Amino acid sequence: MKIERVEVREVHLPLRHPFETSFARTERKEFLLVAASADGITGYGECVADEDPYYLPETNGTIWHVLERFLIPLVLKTDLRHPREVQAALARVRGHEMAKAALEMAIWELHARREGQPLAKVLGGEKTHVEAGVSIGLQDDEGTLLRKVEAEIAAGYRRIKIKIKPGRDRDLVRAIRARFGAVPLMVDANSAYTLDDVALLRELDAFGLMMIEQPLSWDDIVDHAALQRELRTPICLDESIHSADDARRALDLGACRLVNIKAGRVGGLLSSLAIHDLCRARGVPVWCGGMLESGIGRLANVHLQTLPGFSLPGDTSASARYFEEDLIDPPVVVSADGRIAVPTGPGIGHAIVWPRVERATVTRRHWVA
Ligand code: OSB
Ligand code: MG
Repeated sequence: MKIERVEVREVHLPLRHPFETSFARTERKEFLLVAASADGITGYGECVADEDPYYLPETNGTIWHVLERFLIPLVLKTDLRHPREVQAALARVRGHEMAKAALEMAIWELHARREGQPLAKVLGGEKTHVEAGVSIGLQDDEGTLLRKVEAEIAAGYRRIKIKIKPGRDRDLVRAIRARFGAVPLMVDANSAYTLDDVALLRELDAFGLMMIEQPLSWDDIVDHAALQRELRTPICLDESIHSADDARRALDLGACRLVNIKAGRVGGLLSSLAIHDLCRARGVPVWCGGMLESGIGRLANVHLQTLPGFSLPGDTSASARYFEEDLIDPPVVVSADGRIAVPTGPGIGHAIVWPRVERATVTRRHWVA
């Protein structure tokens, strides 16, 4: 397969509600969409970066630069037999996992369309449905949070995740447990704590959480290993894992007992498969994270989590929680019993609604071989 053309566009999509974490409040999804074409067929990859380097260091600006100067020229001059070869073709460029992933995922999606197969199938996934969990951002007050949790349980979600930060943690968890009993519950701190907070984090042990996601620094595994020794609750790493080697080192050190896989954060789908396989071989559950993706990236997440090691509900929830109008038709929907049907059409499997994409596009540029 010779990639003949790559297009990058910046897309702005309003969010129905602001999404607040310990690091930022996001009102609008601003992302890059990569299109890769060969033999008249085009595949799409949604980049998970934001405008700001507040989750991880990459931004839409750094992605655009690295794609244009380094990654796109590399793929345009490489003859690829399979999308599994993209990671090696880009390996000379260090880091920049989100930029690499957006391009690699577009090429996987192109490959799936050429084969006439759903992305899940070419990745080796077999599930026909995946289990949906939900991520609830920081809310203005406890009452608002409790109402959101109630609505998401009623909507069928199989696991509730809430964002926490210092001062907005233990009491919120206690209130949810008091009101909703043993609902499957976890928290995500997005690196808001340090080892000085070990006493508070140990208090969370009393609430039977499924896991605490990324309590400590975004680039740490050593302190997480020390913290995990102090906690009964499993730690799940998100920000700290950028590759299968990172995952192996984290597991060897005992820094976590679960891994959140986001293809965009780990350099793409091949790297996601490698982390999945490693964790499965070691009996470590994985689940698929989310980055408030539009339907294009959201569906890629649905396909990825059809692999057998994704044994816990992910952060893939319904399009309608985020967008008035998603970029795909039909949108991602969640059944009353908390499941998402895996699309059976080629590639991501749902149609991209081009007039909506055009309206949401603020810049675009393309390169040819
Ligand atoms: O840490 O998982 C995270 C959103 C933006 C940045 C980081 C994270 C998140 C989420 C939302 O938790 C998951 C989603 O609904 O897409
Ligand atoms: Mg997270």
